[in-house]
Amino acid sequence: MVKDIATARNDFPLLKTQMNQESLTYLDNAATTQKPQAVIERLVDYYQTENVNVQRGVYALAQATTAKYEQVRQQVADFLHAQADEIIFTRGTTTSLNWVAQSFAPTVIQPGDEILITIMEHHSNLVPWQIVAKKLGAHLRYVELNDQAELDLAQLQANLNQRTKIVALTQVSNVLGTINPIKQITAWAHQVGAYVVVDGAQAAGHMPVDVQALDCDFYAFSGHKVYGPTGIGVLYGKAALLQQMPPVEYGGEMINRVTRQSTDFKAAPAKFEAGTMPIAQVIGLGAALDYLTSLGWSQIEAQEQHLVQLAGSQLQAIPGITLYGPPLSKPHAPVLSFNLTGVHPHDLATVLDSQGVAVRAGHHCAQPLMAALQVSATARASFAFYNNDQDVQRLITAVKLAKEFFQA
Ligand code: 7TS
Repeated sequence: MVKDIATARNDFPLLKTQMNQESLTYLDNAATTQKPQAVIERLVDYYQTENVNVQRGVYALAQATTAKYEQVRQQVADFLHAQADEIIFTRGTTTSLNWVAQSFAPTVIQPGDEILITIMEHHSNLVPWQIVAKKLGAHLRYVELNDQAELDLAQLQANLNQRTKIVALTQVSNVLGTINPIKQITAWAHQVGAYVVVDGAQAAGHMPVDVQALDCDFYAFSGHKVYGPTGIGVLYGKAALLQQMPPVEYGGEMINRVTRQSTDFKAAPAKFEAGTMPIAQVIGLGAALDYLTSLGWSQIEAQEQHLVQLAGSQLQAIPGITLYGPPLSKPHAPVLSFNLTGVHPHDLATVLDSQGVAVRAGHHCAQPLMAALQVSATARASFAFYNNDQDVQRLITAVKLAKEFFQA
């Protein structure tokens, strides 16, 4: 049965708390999402009734919890339209992307080859490529923005050539809200034999993801941005590529046989999951995906689109406000970055905080993008399906108050 999104807010206990004696308007969902009671209870239940180590015990409880852990792998595979053996559990998007850069990239890159990324990448999908490019003697190239804060696709195509071995890009910008046409870009990249690595941190949780339709080679996301626990993330990789990619960490439960001088590793995904994994977090991620499924994408997307249009149009109407990102008439994820002329975004965010409105201000771990936009920082309101019209009104009222206060 589909759950009604209008009452979903009640499922999130943290949203009932106060901040600065005001009820909380939480608009920092791009940083992390709040957790529904069902996820919190699942974690408590796990520790109360199921807590054992997985993949090793022969006793009944160990077998049962191992089965549940593996069921979540299947659930994640279904969520992404992948196969279970293509899903690796990691610490989060950052770890997933670092592993592809550190372990997969050296299997395909020769000195003089090229890695293509974009100017809108989060540092997590930028710094690892800088480091690996330097190490392997490869060139790091960037795709810039067009005047609508979208990727310049003509420039992207012009940058693809026989030396391009990896194209790594975000599906959704955590600053601009731009949604990139991954399927089209993957098709172009594959024509020159390049592999495509997608940072899905801001996409998974806000829109359906189908890695087969996208045809990307790797896809990364974080549990804590899809209403699940921290400390758990996912790396999807096409089965053949995961076999080709060496393990990153070595230790328990990822081996078939160890002798004094050599080790034979298990097949993927086991060879990537060395040591005791964040088992409770995996189970909690399963509960979060169940929760998302109970709402359904059409309700989630409709509510988030409603919020971004409402907030975006009202922000734009305030004199002195600059919005960074695609026009609201274009595909736009529920992320709005803005500045008020003459006011530092940290000061703006401080006034918003005094009114109970939580937004992020800063460079959003995207300093090259800030440089390209010729700003040092922005304020950013990012929405989830549990936000409502009142949250938007409180944001707008607080921004107007800040404008008055700073006489901007
Ligand atoms: N990629 C993108 C596009 C992101 O937005 C983030 C986190 C990451 C990668 C890293 O995810 P992590 O879970 O490994 O930390 N973005 C943000 C943000 O915008 N504000 O706080 C974290």
